[in-house]
Amino acid sequence: RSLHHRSAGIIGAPFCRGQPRDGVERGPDLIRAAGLLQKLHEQSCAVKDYGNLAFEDVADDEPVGRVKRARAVGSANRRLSEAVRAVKQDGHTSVMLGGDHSLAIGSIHGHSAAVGDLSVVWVDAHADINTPLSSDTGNIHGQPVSYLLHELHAKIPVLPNFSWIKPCVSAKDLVYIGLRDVDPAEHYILKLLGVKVFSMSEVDQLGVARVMEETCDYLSAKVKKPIHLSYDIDAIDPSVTPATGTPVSGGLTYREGLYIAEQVAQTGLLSAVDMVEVNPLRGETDQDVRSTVNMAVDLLLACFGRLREGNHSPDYRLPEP
Ligand code: 4U7
Ligand code: MN
Ligand code: MN
Ligand code: MN
Repeated sequence: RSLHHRSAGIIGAPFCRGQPRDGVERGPDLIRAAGLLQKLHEQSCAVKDYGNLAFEDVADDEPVGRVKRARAVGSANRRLSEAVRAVKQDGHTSVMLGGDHSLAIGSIHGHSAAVGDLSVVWVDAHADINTPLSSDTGNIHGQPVSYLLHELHAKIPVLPNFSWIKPCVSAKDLVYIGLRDVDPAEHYILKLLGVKVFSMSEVDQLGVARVMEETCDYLSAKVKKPIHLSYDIDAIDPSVTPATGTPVSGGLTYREGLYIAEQVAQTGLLSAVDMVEVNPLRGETDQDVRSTVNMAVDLLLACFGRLREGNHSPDYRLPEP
């Protein structure tokens, strides 16, 4: 199947309980309002919008140790996992619009339930691999990878509404790009498990072209597994995407961010995408919000084959005189 004949199955996940700041639940509607569906359609991508998930309000969601809002996060992700699984079973490339990054738990879990083993490309300023016990903030958007990795299973305590989660990713099938704010516990875990990391230092050293060449070589060295791209908008420099909850300076440029999405798309293995942490209430001006949302849309268009060199559909014919 050529890139032009892919179809996108869009799931909105207006959820913010994985972190303390209001506004990130507005991401899905904002990204749609910026024309995502029409623009995908214009580039000959079939689109099915599955709408926004409805998440139940959880009463008495008291912290469990330091972990905040575990019941709400567990329950929302269970729903999301089922939704992503259904989208994959319908034959689409899944597009999960967040919401905060705790949603990667359900998105990756559901993707794996439908297709089996997968590779994960995690593009983020942060590693999001704290365990519930290593996290200083207790915010679950800084922990999703820890619940998903087989290798960390023994380090995860029992949490309410988390018992359905089965680890489904191997450390060797995970690649990070863009890291620049990693907690000591997270750094320890990354070294212990030998996870492939291209931090902003490697982007500086190698350039984004070699980073993507090495990423794609690494992931397709043995069996070619479907790729799950989990894109945190805070991977991009805050000068481009200021409207996000935990901005960190020194990030990817617009062009580097786009190149990553283009190259993942060109593998032909992209099977699911998350676009998370767009928070309009964290922008100071309308322009801040517009710039952040536009980046999210442009990244998603690149995921579905849009190239900066230009594009045309396979059946294009020049007008006859
Ligand atoms: B995001 C942090 F301590 N590591 O655990 C934590 F710095 O999804 C940040 O990448 C997590 O935006 C950031 O809370 C989560 C913190
Ligand atoms: Mn982040
Ligand atoms: Mn993140
Ligand atoms: Mn963030």
